[in-house]
Amino acid sequence: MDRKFYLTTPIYYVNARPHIGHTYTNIVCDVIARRQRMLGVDTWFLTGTDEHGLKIERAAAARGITPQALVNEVSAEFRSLWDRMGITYDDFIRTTEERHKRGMQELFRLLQKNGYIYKGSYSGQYCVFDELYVDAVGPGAPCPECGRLTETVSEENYFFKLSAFADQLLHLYTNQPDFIRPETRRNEVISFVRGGLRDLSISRSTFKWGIPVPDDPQHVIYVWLDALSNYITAIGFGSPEAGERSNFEKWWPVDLHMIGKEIVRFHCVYWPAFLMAAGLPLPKSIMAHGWLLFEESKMSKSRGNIVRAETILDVLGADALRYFLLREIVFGQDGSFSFDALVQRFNSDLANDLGNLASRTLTMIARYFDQQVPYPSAAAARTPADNAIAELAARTIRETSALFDQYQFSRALETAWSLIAAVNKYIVENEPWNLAEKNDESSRARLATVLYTSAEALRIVTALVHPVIPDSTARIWSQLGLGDIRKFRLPELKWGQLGLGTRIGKVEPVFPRADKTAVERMQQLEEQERKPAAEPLATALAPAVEVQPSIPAATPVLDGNRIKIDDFMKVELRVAQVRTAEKVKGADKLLRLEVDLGGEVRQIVAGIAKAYEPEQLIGRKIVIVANLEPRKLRGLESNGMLLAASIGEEGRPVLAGFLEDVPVGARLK
Ligand code: ME8
Repeated sequence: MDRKFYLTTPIYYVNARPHIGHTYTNIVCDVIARRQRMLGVDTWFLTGTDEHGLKIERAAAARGITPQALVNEVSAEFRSLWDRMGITYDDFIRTTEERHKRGMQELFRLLQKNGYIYKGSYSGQYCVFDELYVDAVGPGAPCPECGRLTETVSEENYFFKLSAFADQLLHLYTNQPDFIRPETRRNEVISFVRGGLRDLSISRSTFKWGIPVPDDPQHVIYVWLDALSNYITAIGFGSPEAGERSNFEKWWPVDLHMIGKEIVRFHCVYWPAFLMAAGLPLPKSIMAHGWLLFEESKMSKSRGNIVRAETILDVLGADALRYFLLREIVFGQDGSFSFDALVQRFNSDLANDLGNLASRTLTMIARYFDQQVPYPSAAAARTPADNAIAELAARTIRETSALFDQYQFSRALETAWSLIAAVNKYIVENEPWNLAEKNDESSRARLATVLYTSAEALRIVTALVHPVIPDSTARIWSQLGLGDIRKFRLPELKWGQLGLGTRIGKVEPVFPRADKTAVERMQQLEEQERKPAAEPLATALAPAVEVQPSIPAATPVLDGNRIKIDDFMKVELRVAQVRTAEKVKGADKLLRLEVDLGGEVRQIVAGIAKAYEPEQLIGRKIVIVANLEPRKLRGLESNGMLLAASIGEEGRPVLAGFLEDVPVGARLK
């Protein structure tokens, strides 16, 4: 058996704050890490933040702060959320840390030394949102991954000879079937690689926020090469310290990279190719989970449909969220989140099933046996019902363990809960409270056996589900008088270990039932969070807004009303780039934009909120009427008007743009 286990989460971009999508990945990894530790395996669990690249640079510009200030702030938020959630990471890597920069540059040098890097020029499209070079599409095309508009990039770059690795990669996917899981993702990757691989641009020279290419600081290293290498730099790759280098020897290759399904290509194609080129061992396994959906689409900041983990922590606690996500979502597939479903699961499975089992078993031991685990009758005197619980518990240990090992969390929990249900039924059928009323010896012996059996089953289920709901199980464990659950090792778990006469701890309810207001309270907390922190007075007092009227698409072009060129030239049309975009409170059609005209930044309020998410617009080049008199919309001054086609009966706005790259501030005539 392999006695070490190194596992990683993706490192998260710090352009936006964490939500329960990110939390999902970290919870899953935390469950795996805790279980490995309980199995006695030496475990290393890495998470962190991805802090370079154009997306971050622009997010900082949009907030008017330096990239370093932005990354410090948001990275700290991720970290403190993981601490509050009880995520037991062993290390948290930030790509702006010196240890990472040093190791990253070392990897770059190694790729260069091995002859897999050359200088060339890239001219093509780039998706800033995905930080992805988009091959084989023309200027102005949308990104095939996310649908956002790509930008034209034309610059001298360093290239990585990705094309040289197609055969080796296909060989890897065939010979190591567990390299990519689940199967659907593996098939996608195989067909992507079979479609042919082109060399990959791995540097940018038109912005600065990245790690400089060694000996050529005009270039910064492509953010995905930078980010992927965190998995080795964090454990000491490229470190001058012998101790850290031996750490790398100890932990690499990684046992499991856990990722979301949208970043499979980077992890399963680019990453192993970089490692092959560097002559380093390959990951043992990459697992891609599905998406957490909210209101039917992928939860993401740009869609504005996020739920924050903090809200759930405040109202129900971390275990409620952990249990819900692992029980409700079939691991690997997409799954929906809703507050109603969360509260329902919490009340039925945790407060009712497990909570009741724990509190009634422990309360009866306290009351009827003076807080000491009673002695069950000798085997011969036990009933088939007593034996059935013992047998079911033994089977549950085997089945749950196998399901956890296959990352079938939902089924593992379902199996554990079947034992809980069976014990609750057993208690009801054996009526220990009635046995306690009778004072004869045989009733007393029955009572002891029923309570021992229930407590022993409770102990077993508590140990099995501890990695999923660590706080509450730790409390049940200590109420059972067993001390610190983290010291318990799962391979030892078997029926009959609960010490006779063990003094149980103080009995307290572990899951107080969530009342009817829990859903409302969580929704309110989320609502408050979506509101801007401070609202300008003028906005609050402004009259209802009128949005630029739209002309129906079918309106014929007017003929009799022609204007002179001089009239047209009075209109100053200019190219502007969106720096900031946000919804205007209380006006569901309006966005407030700050646009850069090349030397001047202006505020524009535009009626396009139904067609565009604010984040989607950041960095986009648009056309504005620059010499329009300022006017006020919802109390906000709008200094110009943007141009958009008006489509369909509802006049859906579609922004004007360019197929080629154009400088900011250029005039249209
Ligand atoms: O992609 N459902 O960072 P990122 C499930 N920096 N998981 C979700 C999710 C959702 N709705 N939303 C986010 C990046 N995730 C890169 C990674 S790794 C070398 C670099 C989780 O901030 C999921 O794990 O966009 C997904 O892969 C990850 O967050 C993306 O985080």
